[in-house]
Amino acid sequence: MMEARPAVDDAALGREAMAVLEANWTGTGTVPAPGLYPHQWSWDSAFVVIGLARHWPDRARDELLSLLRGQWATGMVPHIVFHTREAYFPGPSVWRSQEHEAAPHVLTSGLTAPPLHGLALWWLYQHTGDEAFVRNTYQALVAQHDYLASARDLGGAGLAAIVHPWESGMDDSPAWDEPLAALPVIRYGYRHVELDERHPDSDHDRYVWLAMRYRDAGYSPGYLRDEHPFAVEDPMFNGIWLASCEAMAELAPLARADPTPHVEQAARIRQAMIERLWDGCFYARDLRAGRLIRVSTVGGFGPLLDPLLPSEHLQAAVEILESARFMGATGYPVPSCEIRAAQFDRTRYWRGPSWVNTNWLLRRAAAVHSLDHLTQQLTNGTLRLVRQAGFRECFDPFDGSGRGCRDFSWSAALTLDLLA
Ligand code: 9WN
Repeated sequence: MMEARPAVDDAALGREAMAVLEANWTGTGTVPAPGLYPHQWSWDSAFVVIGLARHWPDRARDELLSLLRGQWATGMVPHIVFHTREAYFPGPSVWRSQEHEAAPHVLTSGLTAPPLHGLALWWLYQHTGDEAFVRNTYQALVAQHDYLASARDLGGAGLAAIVHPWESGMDDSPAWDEPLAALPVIRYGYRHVELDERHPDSDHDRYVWLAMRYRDAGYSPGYLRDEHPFAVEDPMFNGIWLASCEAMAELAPLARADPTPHVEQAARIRQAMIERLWDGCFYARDLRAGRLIRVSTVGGFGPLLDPLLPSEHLQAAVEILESARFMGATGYPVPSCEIRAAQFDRTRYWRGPSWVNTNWLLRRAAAVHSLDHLTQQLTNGTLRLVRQAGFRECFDPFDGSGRGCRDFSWSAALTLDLLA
């Protein structure tokens, strides 16, 4: 049921968003939400940087620096940085980052997340003109990209593979069902809060098993290449990486660096996405099974972030996005899975609900391609969601009611950007 909320005007909505971000600041970073996610998450932080770029640039800078304190000497930016003592599962005792020579002093997870940070830095620069900050952080992001190109190109074609569903940021997306089903059935009985909205126990146990296998192999790239049973080329992860490569190419002169490697990297990713992930729309590729995972999710629109995506792919993908498979059928943008898929579930997390961050990314993609009507639709639809239901974690795409936790940082931060 739609929750009743008094009508809020733009100014009040903006104030509410700032208050959420202020409350979620721990003194060292912004937590995605109090209680449920009490540490700093990588792509959440990048969205916070983007949202605060115009409104609170000092805080945006601190947010990025704080996250980068968790970067490993390998260049890997971990998906969680544990700055606080609050319990979370899987926490530091599962990841044991302190036992790894490449890990920093601050405790972190051993997985990575969508590399949105180059785009976030570019966004911050656009709104602040702060060249010194670009110079300070540029090399860290070069190292992040080098890590992906060297340790994660498991398919050998120029794309980065995710080695765990958590690395996608879209944890229980139906795109991971097939590769997860190929893993042994695990029954640890680990429990996490509100599992019903996330993953059935058996899936969650597989997630933990997969993470611990990687940990027990010393987070080794050789193990990932030769043995790790989950390796997927995801169009959203790689579309975000491509957008960050393009952002880094534009920032390079400010850091007195050569843009060419970033331009070349972007071209490699573009070509590989088209050759390996496209078949009428973009799908994820299961490297272990050697085939595309043919379920259409919001992740399939990640490559639209590329301004140089050939127009035939752009047009075909936008047609699908606007059709009754996605936005055309729901009252609110953008369901996380196509609604005609057997796996679609409007109540379950990344299996149907709409998310502010993916809406924002698609709005960015629409703007990059000057698709003004789509840009406006995504802006208005997203603002309608948060106006009506508040800064929830995700939303029912049909009636707009809020799901998951409240006071969710990226929902607040990106609202600030949408209001601007
Ligand atoms: C696991 C923090 C994170 C987001 C992800 C979202 C969810 C965690 C979970 O929360 O993932 O990392 O417990 O399911 O899927 O996108 O970064 O907000």
